[in-house]
Amino acid sequence: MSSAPSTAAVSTASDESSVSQQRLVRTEIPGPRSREIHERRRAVVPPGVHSVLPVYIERAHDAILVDVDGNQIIDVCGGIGVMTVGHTDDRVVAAAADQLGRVTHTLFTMTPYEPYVEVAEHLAKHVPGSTVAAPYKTLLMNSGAEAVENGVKIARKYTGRPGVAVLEHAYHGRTLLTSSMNHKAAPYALGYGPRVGDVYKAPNSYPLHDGLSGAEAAARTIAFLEKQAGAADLACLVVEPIQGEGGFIVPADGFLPALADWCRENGVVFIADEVQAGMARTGTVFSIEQFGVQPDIVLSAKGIAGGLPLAGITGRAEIMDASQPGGLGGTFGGNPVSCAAAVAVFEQIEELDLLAEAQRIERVFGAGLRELQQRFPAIAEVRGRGAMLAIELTRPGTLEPDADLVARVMDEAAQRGVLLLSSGVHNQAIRFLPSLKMSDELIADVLSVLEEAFTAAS
Ligand code: PLZ
Repeated sequence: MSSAPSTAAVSTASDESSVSQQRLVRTEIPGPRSREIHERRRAVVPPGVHSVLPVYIERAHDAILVDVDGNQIIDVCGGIGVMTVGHTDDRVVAAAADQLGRVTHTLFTMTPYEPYVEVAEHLAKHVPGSTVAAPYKTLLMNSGAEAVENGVKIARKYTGRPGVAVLEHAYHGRTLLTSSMNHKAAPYALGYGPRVGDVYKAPNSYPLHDGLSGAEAAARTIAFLEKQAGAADLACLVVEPIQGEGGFIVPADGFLPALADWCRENGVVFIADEVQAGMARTGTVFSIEQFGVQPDIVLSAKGIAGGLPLAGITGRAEIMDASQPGGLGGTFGGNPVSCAAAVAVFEQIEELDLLAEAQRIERVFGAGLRELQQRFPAIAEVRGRGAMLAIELTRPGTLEPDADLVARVMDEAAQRGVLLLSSGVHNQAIRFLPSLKMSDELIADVLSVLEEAFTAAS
C-alpha cells in the first residue's frame, strides 16, 4: 500500500479552483501563446514528430487540459488511452512523489526494489489464466513498443522459431521491429527500411466491412497462417483484442477463441497486445477476458501507471522462464517511480470499482453516440467496449471511409474546446478514450459539442 508523502512538497493541479472541470474557450484554438511556442518548436523539433492539435498544455487535472492561453479543453483522448484514472490523479501524484524522494532509480537488474514486485503481483492477479497457485510472471519495460519487442523475443526463445504473425489493421509501435508489424507502412515504416523479415500480416475480423461471422473470419485467418506463414515456423501471433489505431475494431464473436485454440494446437504463443485496450478501460482489466481467451502473454503499457512510462510483459511461467538470466531488461525498465504510480492505479481500479465506471461510460456515452447516429447518417457504426468507443464515418449509403468529414468534425470540436482523435487505417473513425472518472455532465457536454461539430461540418 503506498502512503501519502509526509515530507514531499508537491505542486499539483488537483485543487478544484486551479483546474475546474469545465470547458472554457478564451481564445481561438490554438491561441496566440501556443502559436508563439509552436514557432519556436518548429526551429528545434523535427516535423517527423507531429502533434494532432498544437495547443501547448500547462496544467491538467482529471478530464481537463489547460493550455498556455488559459483555454480549458475537455480531453476525450487521455494522451491516447493513458489517463485512465484522469490527469494528475491525486493518489498517483502522491505515490510517485513519495517514491521520487525515496529511490528514483537503481536499475532493477543491478539492485532491485519492492514496487516492481508489487506491480508484477497486481498483473498476475488480473490476467485471465493466471492463478494463485501458478501465477503468470512479468517483465517490466518502458513503452508499448518495448512490450511488443520483448513479447516477441520471449516467444522466439521459448519456441525456438522465428515467425511473427500479426493481423491486418494492427498497430504495435514505432521501433524497427514493431514498425514492420503495423498495417500502415505510411507513415510508420516508409523510408526506414529494410523492414524486419519473418513478419506475416494475416486477415483480421472487421464485421462492418467483411460481414463474416467469427468462425468464418477465423477460418480465413488460419488458412493464411497455415499456407502463407507456415505454422511450424511461427513463434507467436500478436493480436490486439480490440484494435486501437486500426479503428476500435471489435472482432466478431468466436474469432479470437478460434485463433487462440489454433495457436495452442500448433505451439504458437498467443500474445494479446492490450497496450491500448487494457488496464480497466473496456470494463474488464484486460479486454481479452471478454472474449473468453486465456492468452499466453499479455502486454500492457499506456494506462498502467497514470501517465508515467511503464510497460508490462506478463506471461505463463513456462514461457517467461525460458529466457536466460541477463537476456531481458533495460536501464529504465520498471522504474521505481513508475511502479509506485502503477500500484496507485491498481489500487483504485479495485477500491473505486473502475470497471463499473467503464461500463457507466459505455452506457452514457454509447447511448449519446447512438442518438447522434440517428441524426447524422454519416455515422455508419458506433462500436467499442467500456470507455473505448468509436464512430466510423462513411459517405452516406456506402461503406467508403469519409476521412475528410472526420477531420472537419475534429477541427470543429477543437475550436469548441473538445480534443478528439481519429483512428483507422483510412482515418475513418473518431475514437473516444475518456478517463474512467469522467462525469456524466462532462460526457453530456462532449456530446453537445459533437452535435454542433457535426452540424457545422456536414
Ligand atoms: N500497441 C496496441 O496502441 C500505441 C500510438 C501513438 P508505445 N498506440 C498509440 C503514437 O502516435 O505514437 C500502441 C498501441 C498498441 C503498441 C503501441 C505502442 O506503444 O508506448 O507508443 O510504444
